[in-house]
Amino acid sequence: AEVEFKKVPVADLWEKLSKAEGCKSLLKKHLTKERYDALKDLKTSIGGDLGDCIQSGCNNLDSGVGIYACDPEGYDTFAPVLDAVIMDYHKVAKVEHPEPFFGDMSKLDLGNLDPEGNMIVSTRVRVGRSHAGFPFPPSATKQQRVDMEKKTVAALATLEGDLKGKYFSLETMSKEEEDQLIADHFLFKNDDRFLRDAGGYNHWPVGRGIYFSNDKKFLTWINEEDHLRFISMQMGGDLGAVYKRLVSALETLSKKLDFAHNKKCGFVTFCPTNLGTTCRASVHIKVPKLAAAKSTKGNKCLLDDICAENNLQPRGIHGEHTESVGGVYDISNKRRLGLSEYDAIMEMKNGILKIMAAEKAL
Ligand code: ADP
Ligand code: CIR
Repeated sequence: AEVEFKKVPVADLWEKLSKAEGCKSLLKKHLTKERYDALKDLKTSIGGDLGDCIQSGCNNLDSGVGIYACDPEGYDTFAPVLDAVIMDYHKVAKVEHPEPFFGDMSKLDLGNLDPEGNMIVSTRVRVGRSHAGFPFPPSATKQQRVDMEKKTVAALATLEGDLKGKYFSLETMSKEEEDQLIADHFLFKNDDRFLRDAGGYNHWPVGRGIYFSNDKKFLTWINEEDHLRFISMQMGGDLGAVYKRLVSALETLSKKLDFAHNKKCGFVTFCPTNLGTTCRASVHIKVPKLAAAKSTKGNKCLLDDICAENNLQPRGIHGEHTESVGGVYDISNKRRLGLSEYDAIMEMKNGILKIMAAEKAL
């Protein structure tokens, strides 16, 4: 069934947020009364408004962030609140982003983070991209979703060698096949209430699908949260191989597709946490001892302390807002804007090595 985005009047959203005492989201922290009053009646040129940006965070007061950009122009129109959230999340003093820099591939030595294969189950690096000239989920039409899907599938068909593969549309996939791909950590689902309330599932499953390379190590998600998510993943801890595969795919695809990009935001994404490099490098890692050890800083456990100190983010094993199973966590770099792709990967690598040492020491 199609899930439609029912707009709640912005005054009702504000009423709920301003009264929510226990709410710890970045939206709650940075949408002050002054900012709300200044922004509540503004619109972008395609009609995006503050309500589109904050409905998810107001309906879901347990959000960590709570705000999306209604459309790419929203990053300018609603900059007073979005910039504050961006600076807080990415730990930067100004919203600006350097030119892309993936590192010198001939010298790159990221290596295998867990050569013995004891702790790291799998490694994944993803980036998000938006097609220039297309709106974000709350205002995308069915036709625009289909147009984006077509463009992307045509570009993916030009990939060669190990990246060569096939596209599977969610509109024609069987339920069994879909569930299996989700369980195996390949495919996205449509049960995230945060994304649903941001308009992310409008017209579902129209225009949605997944591309796989024949070895299933390079994937592309079409029209999930972002227009595009390019993903490289494999079992074990070989971060070097995973990263190189992604960079090589991006090199080809950047010549075929026009990605939205600017000096302020870097690569433009729907969620402000993904701006800039859009890069999330993660491992599924066994850290039962750190997860059971007490925090010294008021967090849930020692693992959370070490993650916070190293700009890492722990997630459950079925993605954001899910739980750990058997002491296995998804741990990734948290910052994406204001640093290069190479630096984001190095931040993840160095942090994961510290986590592994801390787990072994317990
Ligand atoms: P993202 O923000 O990167 O799109 P999510 O948190 O929604 O990610 O997770 C998307 C999917 O990717 C989930 O099924 C999750 O389990 C899977 N995933 C993330 N990191 C890894 C990893 N290192 N190994 C295997 N699967 C992973
Ligand atoms: C939230 O606010 O919790 C959701 N809208 C998800 C935000 C993205 N999360 C993140 O930390 N990268």
